[in-house]
This record gives sequence, C-alpha cells and structure tokens, in this order.
Amino acid sequence: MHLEVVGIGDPPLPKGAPQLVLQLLAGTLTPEEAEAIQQAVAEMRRIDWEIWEKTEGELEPVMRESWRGRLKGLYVITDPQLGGGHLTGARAALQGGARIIQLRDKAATTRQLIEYAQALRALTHDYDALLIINDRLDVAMAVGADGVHLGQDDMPVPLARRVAGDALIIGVSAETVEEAIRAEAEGADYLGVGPMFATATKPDAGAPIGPERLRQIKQRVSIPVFGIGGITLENARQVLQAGADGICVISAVLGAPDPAEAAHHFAQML
Ligand code: 3NM
Repeated sequence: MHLEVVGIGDPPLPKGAPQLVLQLLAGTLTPEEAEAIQQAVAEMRRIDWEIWEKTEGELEPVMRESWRGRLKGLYVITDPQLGGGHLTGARAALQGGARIIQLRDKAATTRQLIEYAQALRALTHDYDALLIINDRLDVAMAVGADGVHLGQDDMPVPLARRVAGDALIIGVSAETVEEAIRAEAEGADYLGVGPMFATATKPDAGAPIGPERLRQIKQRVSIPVFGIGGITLENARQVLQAGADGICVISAVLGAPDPAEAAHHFAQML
C-alpha cells in the first residue's frame, strides 16, 4: 500500500479523524498498514507543530500591529433588551458600519453567553468586524473571539494576559488618567474611557467625566482610546474632537427606531 502526506490541516481534520479512518478500515487493513497510517499521522502532527513553533514568535507582533489599525471607528455593545437582542442588534449595527461588536450580558448564563458569542463570531466574520466579549475571558477564548473587555473590578490585565497570551485583544475601562496609564503599562490594547456623559444604560457608571478627561488620557497613553457613556449623534463630535480613536455606544444605536440607520450616521462621522 502506498501512503502519502497530502496536506497539513487545510482543511483541518476534525480531532479523532485518523482514528475514525482506522476504524472504518478495520478488518480491511493488515497490522503493518494500520501501523504505517499511524506513523504518517504522527509525522504530520510533528511537522504541523514545528511550523507553528517557528512562526508563532514572528506572527504575534504582526497580529498585534494589524489589530492596532482596526481598533477605531464605531464600536457597538449589544444589549439583551435593546435593538431586538444581541444578534438582531449586532446585525443592524454592522449593516450600518460598526467595526467592533462587544457582547455584554450580565444576566445570561454561561451556556447562553456561549451561544450568543458563537453566533456573533460568525456574524462579525461576515462583516470583517472584531468581536470582543465583556468580562468573560473564558468565553472569549472558547469561541475564538478577537478580544475581551475588562472593567476595573474584573480580572487584572497581567493575569488575563497570562491566561490568554498575546493572541487576544485586551480592552480596559478607565475613568482616570492613573487607571489609563496603569492599564497601558500592564499590556492593555485599548481603553474605554467614560462615562463621557450621563447614561441610563449603566446605572452604576458614576458621574460623567466629560471629553476633557479623554483628552488628558490621550496625551498620556499611546494605545487607542474609545469614549463611552451617554454618547449620542449630537455630542459625539465633542468626544472625537478630544482625540478619541473611536466611540462606543449602546442606546444611541440599539435604542434608535432604526439601529442600522443610527449606526450609519455615527459611522459617517468617524
Ligand atoms: N460602560 P450608552 S458607560 C457599558 O463608563 C458602559 O465605562 C460605561 O451605554 C463606562 O451608550 C456604559 O447607552 C453604558 O450610554 C453605555
């Protein structure tokens, strides 16, 4: 029997596929043939691992740089109560031009979050947009999201980095210049700075800090900064004039009569 390694992982074999092939062929293979197949599979795995080890160190800085360029523009956080729920809301936001979607649901079970996240992963891929998961690093990693967003009471950035490695965007909420500087020093990839204005969407968001604080933060950090909290089509320009790389909204898009149209108006401004 002639055996040939015809390709490595493209399309990737589902885990267990070689065993399945062997089972299917059981009875039709001699022990030597079965052994030869197993050796060929082991060799493929070894080559695959070698390629990964050689390229990992070179790829990660490139990946990080490519995100930098994508961490800007309209960033919409989904809400279970607004815009028809996570999926419908995200689809409208993407149709309108959102470039980043964050799944945020403080009440969902882990299983529900995973289901929303998987559906949003497919949707954001269709629009070539980034998917960020609020707070839940495990969910972000499990569904292959682009990143996780951490609040000041969530997992500390260095620990999240230890778990996730470099191949995940880590965003951090910052209210003060000190929090912003620390987050960057600890390895955050972007900041959400707010609340810019009064917001009813996050009752515990605290008093508005205003675009001026964002301007101060921009002067002290070099990672991208998004303004968040109470941002509307009327006040968004103030946030952009303060130097924001993008704006992050919930209600002004998902609470609008036509979320896709609202997103489109924001996207045109950016
Ligand atoms: N974080 P809306 S404000 C999720 O200041 C969130 O960190 C905030 O909703 C912060 O656009 C906020 O409807 C809610 O005001 C943003």
